[in-house]
Amino acid sequence: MATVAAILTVPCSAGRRPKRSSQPRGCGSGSLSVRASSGANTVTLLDYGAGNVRSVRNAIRHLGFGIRDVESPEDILAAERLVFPGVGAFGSAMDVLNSTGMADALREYIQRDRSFLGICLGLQLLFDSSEENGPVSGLGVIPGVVRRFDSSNGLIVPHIGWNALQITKDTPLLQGADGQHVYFVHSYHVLPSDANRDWISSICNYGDSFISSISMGNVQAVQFHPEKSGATGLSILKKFLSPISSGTKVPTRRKASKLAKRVIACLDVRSNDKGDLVVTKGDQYDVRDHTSSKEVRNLGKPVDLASQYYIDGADEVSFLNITGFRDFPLGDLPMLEVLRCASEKVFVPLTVGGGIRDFTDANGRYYSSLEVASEYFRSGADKISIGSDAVYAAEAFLQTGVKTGKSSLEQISRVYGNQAVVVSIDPRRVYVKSQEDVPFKTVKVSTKGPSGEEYAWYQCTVNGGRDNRPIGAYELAKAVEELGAGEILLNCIDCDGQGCGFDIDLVKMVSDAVTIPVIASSGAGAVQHFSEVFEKTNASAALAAGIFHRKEVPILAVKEHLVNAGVEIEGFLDQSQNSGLPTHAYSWATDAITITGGATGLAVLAQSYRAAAASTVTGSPPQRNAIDSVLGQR
Ligand code: 1PR
Repeated sequence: MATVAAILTVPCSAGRRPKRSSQPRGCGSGSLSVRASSGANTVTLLDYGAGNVRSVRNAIRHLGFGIRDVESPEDILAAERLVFPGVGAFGSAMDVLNSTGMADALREYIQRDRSFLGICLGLQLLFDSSEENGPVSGLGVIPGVVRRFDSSNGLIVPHIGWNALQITKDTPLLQGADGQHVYFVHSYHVLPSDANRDWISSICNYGDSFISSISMGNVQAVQFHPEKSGATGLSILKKFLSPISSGTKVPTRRKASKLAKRVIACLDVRSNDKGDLVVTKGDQYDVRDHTSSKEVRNLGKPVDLASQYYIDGADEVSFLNITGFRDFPLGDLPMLEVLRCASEKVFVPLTVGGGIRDFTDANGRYYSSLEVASEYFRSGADKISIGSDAVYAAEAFLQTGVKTGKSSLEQISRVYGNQAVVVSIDPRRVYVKSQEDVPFKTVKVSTKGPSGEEYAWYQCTVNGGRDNRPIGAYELAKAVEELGAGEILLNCIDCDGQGCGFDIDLVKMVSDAVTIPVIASSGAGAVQHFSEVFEKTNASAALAAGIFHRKEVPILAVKEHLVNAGVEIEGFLDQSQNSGLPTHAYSWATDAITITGGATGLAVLAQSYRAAAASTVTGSPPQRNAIDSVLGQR
């Protein structure tokens, strides 16, 4: 197999020096010196402080490894295994790497063919340059230019969600991952070319085929997030952390796959009257019981439910701090603690929203919305969601036509990237007789209004639906896309908690209007509602709360229904490839069962796919019992 040193014909820093390169600290003109190496169960992490790498830390620790942080270029060269989870924008990352001397150390480390895993931006930085706020020079290890996905033909950008890997090169890291869905979140990508072909280990389809991973000798990098790709991702990470040499067979090519639709579990969180932080659930946003006590409904503990939903197969988990508009989230420390604990157990993306705005506390201390968001990211959020404050920002933008750059939305997306910023919209349907009755975009409704109205517009609200605003959901969605939102969480107050299905008219109107992903929310009551919203609209994801909290419909049943309806989703291969068996069950049929889920979810899984003929079962005793009891019925 070719090695990095052999491929790198250009000396590591010659001829490719980025704009602001500097000498590594503590090193002379020659090679960097090497410090003592780290232990066998320790991995070195390059976190240059540009964003949240908590998820990567959590995943590494979850797999039983300790972490040693890079503090100087010498630490890079001393590493036995180096993980580089690039975060933030390409240009600012290169600025930091150059000014600290880490760029040269990285080039040297890679040229020595040392064990390396780059993640997301950590892959992109290996290439020659990027168009992101550029052109900006990269590390120049691999030929190629990082370019933005082209949304001019309607492609939804950022590319957020679960997409299937097509393995092009036999590599131990991705063994068994061919055709598996992994989680991506990025707006920039690199295309395969003759010049970089030798490096590519997998590609993925989104508009074009782009490079989803590279591998050369001991140097690996992935565009996706293994730390957020559930069991598949953890297994990839584990193969890097404890490589086992094995004679791998050349993987068989599978049919190209589309981006999977996502199923998201949402937890509305607030303090109940006793002061405990609970998951609650409203009917049209009213979360109090309709009894004389009028207590806040308590559907469970936030961390327990989030962990369970991860095990049950949720593609993402969202926390909405629903009283954040009146309680200051940084004063609400239990919420941050919930996030910290959940991020240690949930290895799919975590979104948190509520209360992201500027705030002055009782002592006169001013906190910017960026500080609030940063605290959420530090505590384990992968994305933050803005509600009320985004409405005010959109109204101001539509009035003046000027982007001030000062709104919470603009500031947070500038620092963390728009893929990390969701805008949550809380609209209420307002029926009108004619399209001319209001200056907002209307839709011809599928079911007429109470007085026979044929049209409706969707009025945005703030403060948890309490106050109406003079802006429609359509206008808001388009404005926040302009201001830097990476995704829209589209609720509907009329449908919330009703179980009668998503508001298809609303979801279609908004998802046709923007080129960022739209999450359909509110109203799911049966599995058919999920297939309906994906068949009739351009929604990228569907979110539900009540049916999951009340255990009326398991997440797996939703996924099973979707795959049978021909909708591509994570965890299941394309029907044409394996008769619609979930990937877990598929590997049971041919191989041993390795159990990573909890007993409940697995029991449902096994029940659905009893035909799978497993030879070996490994897992904890309760997991084995759950499987045995079901498989025993065959
Ligand atoms: O305005 O930035 O502080 O954000 C507040 C956030 O809290 C917003 O995202 C807003 O949607 C949310 N929120 C505020 N009040 C409520 C409430 O319910 N009283 N929850 C609330 C919104 C709606 C969905 C719900 C779906 C699915 N909850 O997220 O989970 O409707 O429910 P279903 O499947 O049971 O129908 P800011």
